[in-house]
Amino acid sequence: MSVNAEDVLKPGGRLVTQVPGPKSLELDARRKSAVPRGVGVLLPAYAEVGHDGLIEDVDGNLLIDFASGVAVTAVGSRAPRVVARVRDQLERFTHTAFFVTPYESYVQVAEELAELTPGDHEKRTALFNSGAEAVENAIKIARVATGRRSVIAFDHAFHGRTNLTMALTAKTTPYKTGGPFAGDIFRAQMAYPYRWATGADQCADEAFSAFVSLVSKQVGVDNAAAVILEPIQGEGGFIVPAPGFVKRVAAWCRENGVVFIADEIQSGMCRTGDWFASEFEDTVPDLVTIGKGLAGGLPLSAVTGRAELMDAVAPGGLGGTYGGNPIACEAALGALETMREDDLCSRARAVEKIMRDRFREFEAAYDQVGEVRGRGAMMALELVKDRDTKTPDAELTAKIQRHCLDAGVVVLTAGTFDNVLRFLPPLVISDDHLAEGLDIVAEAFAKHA
Ligand code: PLZ
Repeated sequence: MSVNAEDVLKPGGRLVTQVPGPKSLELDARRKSAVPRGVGVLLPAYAEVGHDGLIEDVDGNLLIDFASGVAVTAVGSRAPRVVARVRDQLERFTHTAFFVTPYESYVQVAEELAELTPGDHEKRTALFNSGAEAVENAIKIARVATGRRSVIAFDHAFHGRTNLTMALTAKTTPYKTGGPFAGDIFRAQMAYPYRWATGADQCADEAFSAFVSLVSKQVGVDNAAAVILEPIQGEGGFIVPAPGFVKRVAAWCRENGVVFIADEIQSGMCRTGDWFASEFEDTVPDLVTIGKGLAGGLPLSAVTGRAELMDAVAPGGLGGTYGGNPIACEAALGALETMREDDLCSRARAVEKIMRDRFREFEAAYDQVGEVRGRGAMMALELVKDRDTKTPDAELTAKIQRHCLDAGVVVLTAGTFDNVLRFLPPLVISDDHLAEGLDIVAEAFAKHA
């Protein structure tokens, strides 16, 4: 059942039932007795068909997608080049295990990521299944390569939900349940300009000094294997570090033999208007973790980095049954081709402009909009009770999100204080659907702010 979204999208016709509709509600009753509540569901409207920036649900409603399955379907949820390659691969073989019987697509993904990631040094790439698995392996590589043990992560960081990555992730509820967590993880202050006590102007300098002091006084430089940082923080609330901070941390790492890992799982793959967000900071990471947008919706992640670090782990030391699955690799080749051919980095910048213009209007109209921030198709609004106190307004954030969800617009929240509305539309969303979704966000502000 495939419906052309353009035909269905007549005024007043995007939604044909309440959201979620009766069929979705029936499925959701089954979910509750089959799936644990820990696997939360934001909007129980069950997906039937994807149409670029829209998701058609089982009741025939067309939801405007401002989430992309958390920054995954950048090229859309059934990009033609991805579908064609996946189909073809399915006809040939589904799996061999690359370390048992290799295949070309894995090598080609590795070659392409070496080209696309920042820096022209010699690189290697290992492929995995999830973002968390890539992060785990990046840390392992850094520890083996340096012979050191400690890792420094930042406030508001999100790196995953496995045991080691839970330790790296900053926020407890809902992510960090079921410790004890891995040791030798230290937390540095993030250069978060909006909430820096002495003001945004001091932020980069003071945060950098605090970072150096933490590593020298509490970690010990000789123990420090790696620093891991999201060049734009994702779940933490799309915090864009104060200009210069990321670059200085990376340079300090280089001078001190510490591996600098950029976690670009959310910010990479054209999302922020360039292939990787590190590029805006003029930073060349030693290792980059990549996931989400990489394979057009199929599970694939990567660690790409300096050859001498990546090759430190002995043969057999990096792997996993499914890592670099051939169908996922073909999907990645299709997604990469789409991003290149359709210039989705430029598209991300165009999406930014459309979103930013609307968000500026909200900022002018409502005192509760504390900050508009982000880059490319990764934009956020931090909501506060008022601009003087900057007290986080989680209630208003939840109300606006609820309003959008009820109107069939899938909007995510984020942030340590649950007060950030974040917008991650597929890069292929049309201007019209983007505008229609933003109109509903505007309606939500008018009603609740
Ligand atoms: N690093 C920067 O954003 C995943 C998680 C959603 P996985 N972020 C979305 C949720 O509630 O679990 C993420 C990320 C960054 C690592 C990860 C982890 O990637 O593919 O979810 O393991």
